[in-house]
Amino acid sequence: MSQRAEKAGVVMKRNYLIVVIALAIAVVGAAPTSTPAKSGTDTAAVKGTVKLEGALPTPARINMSSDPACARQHSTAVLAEEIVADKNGDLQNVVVFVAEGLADRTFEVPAQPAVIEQKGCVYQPHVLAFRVNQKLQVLNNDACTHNIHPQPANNREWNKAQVAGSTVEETFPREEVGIPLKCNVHPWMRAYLAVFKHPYFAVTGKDGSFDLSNLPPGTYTISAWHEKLGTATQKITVGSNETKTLQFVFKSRAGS
Ligand SMILES: [Cu+2]
Repeated sequence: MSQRAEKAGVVMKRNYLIVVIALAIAVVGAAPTSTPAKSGTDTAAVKGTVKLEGALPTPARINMSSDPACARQHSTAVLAEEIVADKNGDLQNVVVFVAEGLADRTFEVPAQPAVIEQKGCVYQPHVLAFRVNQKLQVLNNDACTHNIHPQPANNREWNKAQVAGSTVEETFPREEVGIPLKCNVHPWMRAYLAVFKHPYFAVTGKDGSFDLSNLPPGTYTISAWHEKLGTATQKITVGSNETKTLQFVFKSRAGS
């Protein structure tokens, strides 16, 4: 088996495990709870948190010595952002989104661009979610040349050299979650993109929370995607003017 196929097999098994865990949690103790929403709106909301259960892996230190222009921009160690969580297990950089349930509804594409920045030879943010056909602006706020190279599975791959101070603009015409973004000049640079046909998505921040508000009432499949921990999925029904809470739990494999 090729290394890639073997890796895909591992990822599939891991994803399966996470789905099983998520389902078990949904059945056993973390059934969605309901709280009344504010009156005056005819919309539903799904809110909640994403947690990492178990030991937090020690993040790797990034070695930028191959490009002093990058290294000298940092006075402290730069850590890999593969798994970022706080001491309470609040898990950052998880894309939580409506995977199913919106039927054929269509939504206007936002006029303002989604923006990702290259600064200190690191992508900011590490995970960016935006809309199909929405402009993606890639900024180079470094004094060196980068090479911006997304590697999608469902969209066209492109690859552009980007001199200091310049901006690249592109769009993605198809939905896709977890597009790796890399720089061919600096091997440590890594970000992930998620592209949606609808506006019901969020990327968890430091507190691990997400908020999918202004949903039409209905039954939805909600997914949570993490670059290393895979995808967890839960089903939920929300009524008019109702807010429901969901929790996703990913198992840490640190120390195992
Ligand atoms: Cu670069």
